Amino acid sequence: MARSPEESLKATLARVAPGTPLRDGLERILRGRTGALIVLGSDRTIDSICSGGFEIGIEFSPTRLRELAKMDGAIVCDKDASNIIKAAVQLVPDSSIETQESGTRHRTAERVAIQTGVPVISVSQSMQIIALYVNGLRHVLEGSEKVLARANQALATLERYSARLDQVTSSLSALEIEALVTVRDVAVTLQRQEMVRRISEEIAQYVLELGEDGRLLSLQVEELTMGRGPGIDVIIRDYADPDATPEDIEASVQALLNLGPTELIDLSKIAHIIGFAGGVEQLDAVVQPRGYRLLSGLKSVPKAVADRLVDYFGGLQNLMAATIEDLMTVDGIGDQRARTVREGLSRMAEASLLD
Ligand code: 3AT
Ligand code: 3AT
Ligand code: MN
Repeated sequence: MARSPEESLKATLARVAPGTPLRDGLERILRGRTGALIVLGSDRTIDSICSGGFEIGIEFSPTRLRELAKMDGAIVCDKDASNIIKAAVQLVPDSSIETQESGTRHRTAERVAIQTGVPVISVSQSMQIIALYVNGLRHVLEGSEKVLARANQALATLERYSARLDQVTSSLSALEIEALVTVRDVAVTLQRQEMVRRISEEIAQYVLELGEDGRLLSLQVEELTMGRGPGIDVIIRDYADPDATPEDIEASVQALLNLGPTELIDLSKIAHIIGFAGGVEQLDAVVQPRGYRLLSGLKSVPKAVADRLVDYFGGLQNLMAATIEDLMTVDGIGDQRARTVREGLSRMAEASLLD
């Protein structure tokens, strides 16, 4: 399973979230001021760096973890912390692995995580903090009040971003129908989509980290992101080069996802990604959509049928001009569906005139 370090960190955050027995055990250790070094996984690479200690092989419980942490050395649990495998173990990771930490416990934690890919938790006796080490990443667990404060700030940002996204999206729809879209309008919509996606992702991590303390937050996020239209890939498909393959589209999506925070502000960068490499001057160029995004708003038109419609008519303007008979020449469009498409497009045109 090739997971990125960030994904592994998320999985580990979920495992130690408030409400889990593991978190309960860690909090007990923190209160008991003994400190601990806990390895979350027991495989051959872990065995090969374990020295001494003893086999325990009992079911996990918070109190057992806390008691075993009173001893010197590390505790080895299985991957999902359902069993405690060993305790009082000395870990002997490769000492040539670079570590930023000081203190033998934390240096060991970082090295073991890097060497084995298995998550390691350290509870510091002297600093009273719980830290996760996952591959090369380190994450300090904070109390729920602190995480919630940051999450609520992010939520307020999401609210503002969502309102702005709704604005630029409906403006794009109106311009598409009137054939007045410029590269700038497309780039702004993509930019706003991506900003909403990023802040939502940040909040999703807080929700994970908060466990049972994050239920209200997750309901609020759900409400804010409900009923969102199609993603950035559909917009890119609407305006991509006619020869672009699905792989090209995917590459553009990835490039947008990978833009740095300051690059995302730059609309000509976004335009470049979707194939308009003409810099700032090209932002005012008028472009025509194929119509994938607006067609996806018609619930009774499956994606495959929408694809055929676009293939046949070549763009949104021709689709808007098509009669029911024209529409019926397309494979998979019978009398009934031709009518719903025709009515749907007309409704959109009227709505945009009313704006
Ligand atoms: P801490 O959380 O470490 O303060 P604990 O409840 O985990 O306490 P310990 O096993 O560390 O308890 O034991 C601490 C001392 O308490 C050891 C012993 O002198 C006394 N103690 C514990 N159980 C009994 C008992 N049943 N009878 C008499 N003394 C006891
Ligand atoms: P604190 O912040 O003081 O908790 P530290 O990094 O200063 O941690 P210490 O050198 O004080 O670490 O060691 C504290 C305990 O950590 C001692 C031992 O129980 C555990 N420990 C340290 N290195 C290892 C290791 N290689 N394997 C198992 N346990 C270890
Ligand atoms: Mn120390």
